[in-house]
Amino acid sequence: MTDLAAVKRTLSAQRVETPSWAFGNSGTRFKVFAQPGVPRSPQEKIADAAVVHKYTGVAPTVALHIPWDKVDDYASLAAYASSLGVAIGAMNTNVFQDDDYKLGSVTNPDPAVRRKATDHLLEAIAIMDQTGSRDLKLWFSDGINYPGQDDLTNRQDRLAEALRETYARLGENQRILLEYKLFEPAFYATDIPDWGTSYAHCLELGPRATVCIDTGHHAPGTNIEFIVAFLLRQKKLGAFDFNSRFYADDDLMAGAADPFQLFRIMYEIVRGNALDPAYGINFMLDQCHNIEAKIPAIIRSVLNIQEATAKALLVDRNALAAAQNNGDVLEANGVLMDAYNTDVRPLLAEVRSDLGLDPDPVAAYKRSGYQEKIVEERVGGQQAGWGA
Ligand code: RM4
Ligand code: MN
Repeated sequence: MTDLAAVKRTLSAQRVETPSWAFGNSGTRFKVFAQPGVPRSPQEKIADAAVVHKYTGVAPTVALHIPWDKVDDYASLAAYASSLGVAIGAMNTNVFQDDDYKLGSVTNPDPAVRRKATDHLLEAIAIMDQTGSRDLKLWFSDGINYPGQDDLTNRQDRLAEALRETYARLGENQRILLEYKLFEPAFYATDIPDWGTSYAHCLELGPRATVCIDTGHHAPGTNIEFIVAFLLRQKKLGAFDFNSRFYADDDLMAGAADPFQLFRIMYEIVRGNALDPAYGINFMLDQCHNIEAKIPAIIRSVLNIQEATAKALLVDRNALAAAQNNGDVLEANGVLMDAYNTDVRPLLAEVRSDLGLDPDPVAAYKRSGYQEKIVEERVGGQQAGWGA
């Protein structure tokens, strides 16, 4: 029997981190569609993140991306965030948008380019010192397009060297989250293509380097929950970048493409007792809302994660263990599916009401008039976006 009160307590303590860039304009390599009311500054992105937290109650931190969120004074940016009831979370580095990085950043054959890229990683740690951020999230677009273009092993050596230098600069309470991605923008060989490569580099670095699983960065059909289970067992899972993919790195709303996969992932998290923020996994979103309204899409993504988590918490673990131990294949699968097929929306509505929130965050946001207000106020200036 599931202890519903305990499930509700766990759900109200759950945390999801929002990405500053999801509030800005984005698109594909074909077109970026600008939306009215989009933030023009890191402060306005943080204000939008605070609104997501206001209506969900579980998204109190927002990840920044440097240089997209560059400001003169990070301590006052952190103070501004705190005045709105949120905090600055992970720091993301950007070594993929400079002409110098055409042949790679930290794996570039040119030592001067490698120096520049590593310096950027160190600069991000200096910013973390000022914002109080714990997590340095590293994603490298590095790779090659053609067989023979560069030496695969030398590139690994260069990567390891840059990571070593970065790791050595970390403060006591800081850590590296090392992301991987199968392909794109490199089309033949990416330097960190999979969790195994990320894991091996993290092992070499030490205990404060852990793997970040971006759910969109796998080949179709990859069993992501297996990766979760394996890394949890090794104490090397540091974070998620949640989003959905149908084809490749689509960056759609978490839980939109495959809510069952999200449930299976969250079940492994619950099974590993890794949901509690004290365990140290940073559950982040990494999404782009190219054609839909951004703030309600981010709210919806948070709700989708909560629903998958609630279902995972409802799995009757004793019944499941008994069926597994008896070798009762159908019963074991049935126990899992019973939880997945439960409508948890009423339960989550109760969790929100208990927290003093509106039970329907999307409706509450729509009624609030915030969208109309930002559309009216945010005129002129340069809208945030990565351009394409
Ligand atoms: C990358 C990767 C990173 C994110 C950028 C914007 O594909 O997923 O996590 O920082 O996109
Ligand atoms: Mn990511």
